Amino acid sequence: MQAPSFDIFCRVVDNFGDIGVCWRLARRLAHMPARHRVRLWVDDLASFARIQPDVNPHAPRQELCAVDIVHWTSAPPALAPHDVVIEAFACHPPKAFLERMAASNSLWINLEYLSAEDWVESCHALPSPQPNGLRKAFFFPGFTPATGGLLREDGLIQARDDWLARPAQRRELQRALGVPDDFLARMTEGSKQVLLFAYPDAPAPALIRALDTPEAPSLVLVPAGVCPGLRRGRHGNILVHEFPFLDQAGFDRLLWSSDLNCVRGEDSLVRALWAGKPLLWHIYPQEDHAHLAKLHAFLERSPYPAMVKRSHEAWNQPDATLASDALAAALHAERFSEWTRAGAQWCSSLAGRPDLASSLVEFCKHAGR
Ligand code: TRH
Repeated sequence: MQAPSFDIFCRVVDNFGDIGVCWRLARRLAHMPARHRVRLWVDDLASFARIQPDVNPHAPRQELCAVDIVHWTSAPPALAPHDVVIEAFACHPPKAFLERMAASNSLWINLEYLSAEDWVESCHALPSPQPNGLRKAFFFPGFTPATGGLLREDGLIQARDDWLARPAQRRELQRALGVPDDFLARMTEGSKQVLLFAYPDAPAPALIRALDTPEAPSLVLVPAGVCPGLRRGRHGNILVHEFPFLDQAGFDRLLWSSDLNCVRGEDSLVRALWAGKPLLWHIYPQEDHAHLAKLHAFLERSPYPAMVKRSHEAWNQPDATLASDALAAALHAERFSEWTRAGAQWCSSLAGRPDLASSLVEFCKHAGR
């Protein structure tokens, strides 16, 4: 298979992570030097439009960024499958499509959720024989060379550095988000800009308490509707400011320009890793606390100092007092510098590995036709 073409099936379960990952993967494949043909099937165009505002939520089919986008309804169009069909997060492509895949001998990939746990290495790329002869395999993103890697576009780190080399752009972005000029004028060297993207039960008031120091005002930027229990406006020396959702490129720039990125789910975590700044992960909660094992595995792989690991644990439980103490300690100047260095170092070592889309294309080529 020279330059395989791809179908990607995406079912939006909740939130924005499913479409967030699929949309990045679709664009990445379409813009690789081989310019793969990519068709993205999405069942919820309204959620898609929140992170890509030029998506028309009413169009049965549209092309954006060189990707053919199909609204995946209960009566999908009978299109011929591409060489490779990616089912994101076990979302079950339509039965009739699977039947056509058997006829076209397409390769079926189940793209799994990201986890830093050890077992991922032994399950990555495992075949899953199908009764009708279809070739199917599991593809796991991950943090080690024995996994599928992390989604990253060519030139991403350079684009970030070029953007950061022009500090005026940070101020323009703050203004575009509607942060009042008088607050911006009061921000000094010691002020922090914090992005707060977390699930509703994050102990957000603890973060505000830990950030609030008399020396310098800090800015906490909250996407619309996120952490609804946290009052917007002034809290002592902190301004909690809500902004409307950005597109993914704008979201990346916000991560690059913030001093601390509180992120959640899967896609914003990976993008915060590429920002190379201190990050605090609020992991997507699962039944029986399965997410805590994932969180620990992530922390084990990280080069974070012990206090940062403790802050992650405290951030992922509801007790605000515990979280305030841990966060206050981690935000202390010396510890924060260590956190900053660790974030930059982890980013460079991860960015030295092949990205997920390149690994996926290689895998498909070797899986043959
Ligand atoms: O939205 P999420 O909570 O999605 C979650 C997770 O992916 C979780 O693993 C999954 O099981 C669950 O959905 C169903 O968090 P995540 O993964 O960080 O996705 C957010 C996406 O939204 C990401 O692609 C970035 C994008 N985004 C923007 O483009 N602009 C914005 O302004 C914001 C706040 C987010």
